[in-house]
Amino acid sequence: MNAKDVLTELKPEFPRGFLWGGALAANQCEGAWDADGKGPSVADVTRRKENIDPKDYKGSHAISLADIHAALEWTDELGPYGKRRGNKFYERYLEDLDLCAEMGFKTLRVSIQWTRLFPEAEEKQPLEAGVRFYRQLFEAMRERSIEPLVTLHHYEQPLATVFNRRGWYDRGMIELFNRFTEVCFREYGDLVTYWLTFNEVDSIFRHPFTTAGLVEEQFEGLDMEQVCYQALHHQLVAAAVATTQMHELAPGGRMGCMLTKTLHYPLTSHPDDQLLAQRVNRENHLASDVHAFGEYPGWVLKEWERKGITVERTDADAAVLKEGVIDYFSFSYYMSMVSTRDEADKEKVSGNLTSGVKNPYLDVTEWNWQIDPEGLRFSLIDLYDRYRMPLFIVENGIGAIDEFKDGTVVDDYRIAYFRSHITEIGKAIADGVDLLGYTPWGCIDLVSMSTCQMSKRYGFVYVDADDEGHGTYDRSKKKSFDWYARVIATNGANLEDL
Ligand code: BGP
Repeated sequence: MNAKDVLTELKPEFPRGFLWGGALAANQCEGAWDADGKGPSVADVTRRKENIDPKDYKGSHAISLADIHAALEWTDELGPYGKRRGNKFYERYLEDLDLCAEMGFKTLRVSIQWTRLFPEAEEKQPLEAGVRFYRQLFEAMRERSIEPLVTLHHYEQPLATVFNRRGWYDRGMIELFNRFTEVCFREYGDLVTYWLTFNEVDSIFRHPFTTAGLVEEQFEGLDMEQVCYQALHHQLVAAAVATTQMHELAPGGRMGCMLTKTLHYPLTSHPDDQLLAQRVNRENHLASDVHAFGEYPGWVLKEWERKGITVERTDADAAVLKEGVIDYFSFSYYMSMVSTRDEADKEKVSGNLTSGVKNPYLDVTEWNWQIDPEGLRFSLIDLYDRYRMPLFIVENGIGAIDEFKDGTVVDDYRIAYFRSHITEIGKAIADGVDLLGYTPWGCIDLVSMSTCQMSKRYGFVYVDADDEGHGTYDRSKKKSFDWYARVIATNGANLEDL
């Protein structure tokens, strides 16, 4: 091994046909939360909280049944339920697609809200208005030569299932979800090639409500860890069914999984730190291993045994998981973390609804997320070695407070972030990784998943709205807009400043 070759001499490269683009999620951008018959989703009752440190993700995400009822009584358009408003993509999507096309996007990641088609999930037939909206959206993308990349479950579960089913803990959710996915494949199979099942499928342990509609007080007497594993199992089976459905109903399509890739380094060379990092990295991969290999890894079965956790799984489930393995592997990447046996007295950082010991070599964002472009390269190499299938980075980016002045935002920090990450991506490709594309998160400003803030901005396009919902929602190009357009036009060859 030649250190120079690895660390300095590898030249970034991008293949022809690389899918440059951006990523959105319906619950954070569409708004129109109760329009045209749409039912409420879990996102529509999550709120920005007052008097809470916005960096306290756990605190800001805890939810009770009383919170949900209070949310349902809130009727004001303005206020803390930002995901109800999003950035008004539902009304302004054509304008947004024009902006994406102007940047040269080859693809745009969006999601289909289950509640626009099946407001409470239990209906037998989908709502015509919802079916029509997504058809128009995908057609409009195709007209602009933008390949739709479509997530089927992005933190948008029908709220009714929380009460009727206790969320994904109920096995019946598999059938309901696959009724919805069947409609998606039949209706849009001619327009969509790239599909994703569950956004950040590993996230159930971090935010059980947002990911799976689980409210702790509905499970009195049950161990929450067991509840999460059971719900995750149902999601994994439903994802495998969806994959098989897609192959039958929309042949030519490709199904991916979606993992929150959070790389853990050992803080020191002490063997304990190595073992702890290995352990937490393995846990990070649990769900995606099932998606990719069609079976649970042995370590988790032993862990369940040790902890007395029983997950009900049938023989039929095992066959379904084997049959419905994914065609490509997608993930989000925002940060790396470190593991150590000795956390006491160490400086802490936040993460994507996690927290941990600070890596002394890395800077952090305004939300205390560690910035680690080389960690992205490390992750790409690791994931490709592990799964041996095409990869797709479907989220990456920096949440920042932008200053809007003279009709634009001079977001040099965002350009610097993307330059460093794209460089490392190009090096991973030069090192043999098969990468389909790259879709930076929140390419048009939208409402934050974890904090429900509009002011935590990711986009190349600025949206005039504040956390309470005031504003015109007009779109303006940030400096990074032109920069990213040039990156795409040169297929990643020109990453210089403007
Ligand atoms: C991922 C989610 C996105 C998202 C992003 C950024 O976890 O898939 O929905 O929003 O992280 O997180 P946040 O919006 O909390 O800054």
